[in-house]
Amino acid sequence: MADSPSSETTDKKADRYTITAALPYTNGPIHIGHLAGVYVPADIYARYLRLKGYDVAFVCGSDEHGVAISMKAKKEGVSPKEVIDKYHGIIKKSFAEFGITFDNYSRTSAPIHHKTASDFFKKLYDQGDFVEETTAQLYDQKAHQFLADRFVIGTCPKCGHEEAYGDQCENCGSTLNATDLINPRSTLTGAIPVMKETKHWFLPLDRYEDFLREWILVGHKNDWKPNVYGQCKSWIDGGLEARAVTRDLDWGIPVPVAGAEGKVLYVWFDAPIGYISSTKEWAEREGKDWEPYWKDKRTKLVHFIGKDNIVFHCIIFPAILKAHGDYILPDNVPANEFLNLEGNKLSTSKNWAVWLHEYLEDFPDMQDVLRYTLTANAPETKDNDFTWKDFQARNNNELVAIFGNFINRVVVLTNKYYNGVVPAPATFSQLDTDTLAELRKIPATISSALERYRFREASQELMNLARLGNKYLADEEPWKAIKEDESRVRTIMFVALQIATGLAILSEPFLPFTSDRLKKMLMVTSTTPSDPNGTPDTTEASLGWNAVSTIETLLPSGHQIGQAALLFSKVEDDTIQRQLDKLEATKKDNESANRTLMPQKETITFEDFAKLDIRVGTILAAEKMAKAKKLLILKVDTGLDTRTIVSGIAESYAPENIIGKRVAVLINLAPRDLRGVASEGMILMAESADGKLVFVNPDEDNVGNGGVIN
Ligand code: B3M
Ligand code: ZN
Repeated sequence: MADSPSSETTDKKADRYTITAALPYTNGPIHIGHLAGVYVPADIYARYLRLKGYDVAFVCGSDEHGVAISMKAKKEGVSPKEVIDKYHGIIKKSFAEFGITFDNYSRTSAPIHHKTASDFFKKLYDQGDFVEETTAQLYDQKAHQFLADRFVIGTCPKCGHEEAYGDQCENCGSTLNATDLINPRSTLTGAIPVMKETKHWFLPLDRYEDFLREWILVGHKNDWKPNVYGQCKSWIDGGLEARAVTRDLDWGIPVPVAGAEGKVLYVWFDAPIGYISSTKEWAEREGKDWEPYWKDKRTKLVHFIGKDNIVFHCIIFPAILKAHGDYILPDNVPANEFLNLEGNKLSTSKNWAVWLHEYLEDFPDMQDVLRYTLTANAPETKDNDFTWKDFQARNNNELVAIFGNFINRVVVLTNKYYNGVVPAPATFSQLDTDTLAELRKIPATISSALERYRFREASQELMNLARLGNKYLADEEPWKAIKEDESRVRTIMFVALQIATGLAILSEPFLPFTSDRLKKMLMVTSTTPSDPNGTPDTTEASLGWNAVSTIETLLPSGHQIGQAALLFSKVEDDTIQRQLDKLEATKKDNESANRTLMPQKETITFEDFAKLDIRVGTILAAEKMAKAKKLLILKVDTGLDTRTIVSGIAESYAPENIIGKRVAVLINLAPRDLRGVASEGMILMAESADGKLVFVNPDEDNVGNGGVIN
């Protein structure tokens, strides 16, 4: 049986792990915020446990119901089915190419899920766990549609966020009833909703308060992350209200009871049950029994999610599981905070994101660089920022300069001095012994971090192993020693090769593609223990996690390794600049898309227009006006004369850059005194999408100064 995780996190041995990752909505692709918050840590954890020899079910799937899908369909002018099929395909493919090793990636539109979720609802309904109630709900008379979830926005009663949804406030994470919103308005038509009666089934969460207090506030006070525990505590202390688990929508799982025509299960009732459906689907395919993964008390259930999903995974879903009766509850829910991008919030709707499928196109074979950067900078305890500069630094300064450099030296020198055969060591110095002892301690250090869900820390401990190897070689300088003491070099290279093999094994959860390349270079094969329920296989052919701390020699002398190949390549400035330019273009698109245009002014007559005398002019001189942030004093050749014009363009143009500029000038504007300077006219300017002023510029050369613009 695999050894149990370190005791500081749990006193319970686990027979198996069920690991879930939040089901992504199929209303858009996956971006780096999803990866950093949920999928990379979940995959690291699953890979690690498999390497430890545990039996793991790592499940996920597409979340295909809910208003988010219907809204995307309306926006794209297609059916919800077309939306989910498009994005389910993109998401599933990009996860696979990024090395996220789900044992199963399902989808909630699958029949197995519809049946599982319907049966779940029916059982709770038959047990009387729901309260059936007719209440007044928000209704859009223009759209002839009840307004739930994202169909309505308004001010959050808890935190004042002005764009809270009907079921949840993304700002403070609170779950809401749509009728809780202040100043609600329909996202379908903008209409102010009216109240209309409708019947729904409610989960009386208050009935579960004692259970939740005991299970979370007592039972998980010490092992759940403070950000998760804190949110749960504030909800429980704030008083748990009944939550509707059905909706008046045409897209979703029909409510499986009489009198529920036109109603579907609330997406947050059905989606978490999607984890169970996905496990069932997997077990059926693998010829396994799914029930131990969700009902055996010796199974550890861990949900990986973002902070906006805490209430659903820690309060609502556990209450549903508890009500059902024979399910285990999550052992931990290590929710991450949010990742921002270049200082701004990631946003699907504003296309302010680094999309996974685009990253994979722009950076082929560099999955691990992104995995490493997102892990090293993960928003584990507070929101964090992804910058392309940091991506470049992590790659160039750590992966290339430390990890890659060490491995390259070891493999090149072993081939150069010993034709790629691991040399037999001579006597070990104290440094050799200490270095090998350090190597053997690293697995426990990384394990301790991983089992407390501290992935940033774990990734740095892995990088410390590469640092250990790099320093050892730099200090021992085998390329010099080879001239005087060949036996010393045999020992140095033997020690370095043990560290390289340790990196090949321990890097797999974090850098799976690199680990695979390195194993091939060292010619060690699979490191996943052959018997998931047994002790990791410790032969040379398959080295599990524990081997690095338990086996005296990971790579025995006489073993043949392969040729060197670079594991990482430098990321150059122009590569980063291209990404930054892409984001800049997105920002401009958003500004022009989102700008609020001045409404048209009152109509004038042609005679009014004819009074304007607008000429072509040229700026002859320009200077900043003292103590006036926005004003430039210009000398303008109007064709009729040269005159002074004060223009409010100092924040858009440097004086020296506009000398000789051809401009449109209104010359018959009555002179005005601006801070003691007589200004005789107006340069015509237009406001760009990002709020800058730009010249309305008659740049045709054949229109000389004085030419009338009309
Ligand atoms: N579809 C993701 C989100 O809220 C949501 C997770 C469901 S996990 C059961 O963005
Ligand atoms: Zn709020």
